[in-house]
Amino acid sequence: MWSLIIITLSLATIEQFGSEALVVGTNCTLAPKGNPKFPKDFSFGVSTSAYQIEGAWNADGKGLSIWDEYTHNHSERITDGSNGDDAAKSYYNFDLDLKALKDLKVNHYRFSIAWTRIFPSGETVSRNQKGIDYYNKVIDKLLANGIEPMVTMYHWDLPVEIQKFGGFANSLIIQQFLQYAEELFKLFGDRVKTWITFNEPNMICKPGYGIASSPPLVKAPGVGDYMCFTNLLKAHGATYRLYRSKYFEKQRGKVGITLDTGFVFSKLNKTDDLARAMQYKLGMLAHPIYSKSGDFPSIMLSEIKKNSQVEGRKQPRLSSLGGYWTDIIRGSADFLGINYYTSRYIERPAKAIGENPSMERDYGFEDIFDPNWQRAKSNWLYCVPEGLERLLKYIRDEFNNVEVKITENGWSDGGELNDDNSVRYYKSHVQAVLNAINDGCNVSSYSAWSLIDNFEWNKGYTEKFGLYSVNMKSPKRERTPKKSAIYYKKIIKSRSVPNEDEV
Ligand code: PNW
Repeated sequence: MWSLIIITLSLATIEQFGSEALVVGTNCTLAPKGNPKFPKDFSFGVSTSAYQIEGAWNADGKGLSIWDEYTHNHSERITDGSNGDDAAKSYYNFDLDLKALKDLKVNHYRFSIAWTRIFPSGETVSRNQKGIDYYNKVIDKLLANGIEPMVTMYHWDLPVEIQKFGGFANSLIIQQFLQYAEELFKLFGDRVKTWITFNEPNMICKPGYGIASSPPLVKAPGVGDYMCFTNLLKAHGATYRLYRSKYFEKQRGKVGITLDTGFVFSKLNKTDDLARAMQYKLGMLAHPIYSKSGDFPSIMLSEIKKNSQVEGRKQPRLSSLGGYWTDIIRGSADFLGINYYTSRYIERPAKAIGENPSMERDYGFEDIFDPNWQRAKSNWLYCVPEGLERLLKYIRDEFNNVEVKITENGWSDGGELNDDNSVRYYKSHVQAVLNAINDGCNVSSYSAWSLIDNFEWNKGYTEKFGLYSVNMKSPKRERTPKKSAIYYKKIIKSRSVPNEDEV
């Protein structure tokens, strides 16, 4: 009996991770497989986020977010000492963005709402009509031009007034976020049919409440980050339940969450290690929402419990969500948003790595890149298109072929208009999505990151992800299409993967 279970288990993992000792990502290309055309209803679009493009940080009654405060108080932490005070000035120049969107002929546009622009103190009593007017204008103009709005409720810019209570380290955030989300449904839900509660919980919780490399700079590795994940999942689940019980009948939209993950490979082809690594990378947040059983992956709960005991703790640093919350969170999404940028090989290090305690220590693997992989301007971003194809198949098998929306995928450089590497990256990654669809994966949309060059967080304006270059020296912030914009336009028009020499 046991051997049968073990054999079927390892057959399943071999299917997901491949049996060959893999060499991947070496020339940033990917061979096409199957139908060369995307399905008719597949949606192509681009993504941005409020703090990274809007500017107008204190205009028309907007409140302060933790990114306003952080960049103002800690300019030394930003590579070029810059901030998002003005950025691409999309708050004033939305028409320039709209022109680019129309020029690309996108099917949808993913943008985020700045919580503090419409509720300056975070509380819904602090309603700011001018902020609401701005998003009404954006939504209405998109729809008037046949572009579907896809709205992220939270892309890292927490109101400072909410952080005063502890932000995601306090379970109060569940109610605070729920009230904010409900107002968004009331204000915009008649026209917005795709909602993303949170963008990249990993990047909210690890840098914000674990290693303290981003606001709110809480340093509590292996403790604060897990608290943040737990509260964030509850806020997400509660928001989904509210939508379904009170708004869905009238508004008929979909609510999901966006998770960021790479895929993992092993030079030694250790499939059990790969399966374990994916539980830590994606399972931690996806398993509670998308699996049949719900809650955090049992391997994480048991390993972290054991580690916590060794540290002399009475309580594990990561606990089960409990029956009540497990039920609320399980199944609390109509789709899975995925931000995919890159992948890694994993190795078991000779000695334990990372601070004790920390998520890094709990995870236990070393994530390494292949020096042959092509690297972007960002030092963490390598071109590994196989990773995206594999990841989509992994999700298909692991989470009952849930609908997936690729909510971000893109490449950084220094801002050159002839961005050939970007073109190559988009070609191979859009191919990865098409291959996955041809293999039965339920992927319904793809969003390139990003429409325009923008404020790249701690890297300021030194790493450019835009399809359109933004003239940061000009008060008007004119947008100019790069080669990648012209190429992406061809993708959208042909609904296939054209040759790069066509641009
Ligand atoms: C995403 N990593 O962040 C964010 O959603 C965007 O706001 C951001 O501009 C974009 O990707 C490019 O960085 C990530 O280190 C940042 O693996 C870093 C990583 C992943 C995602």
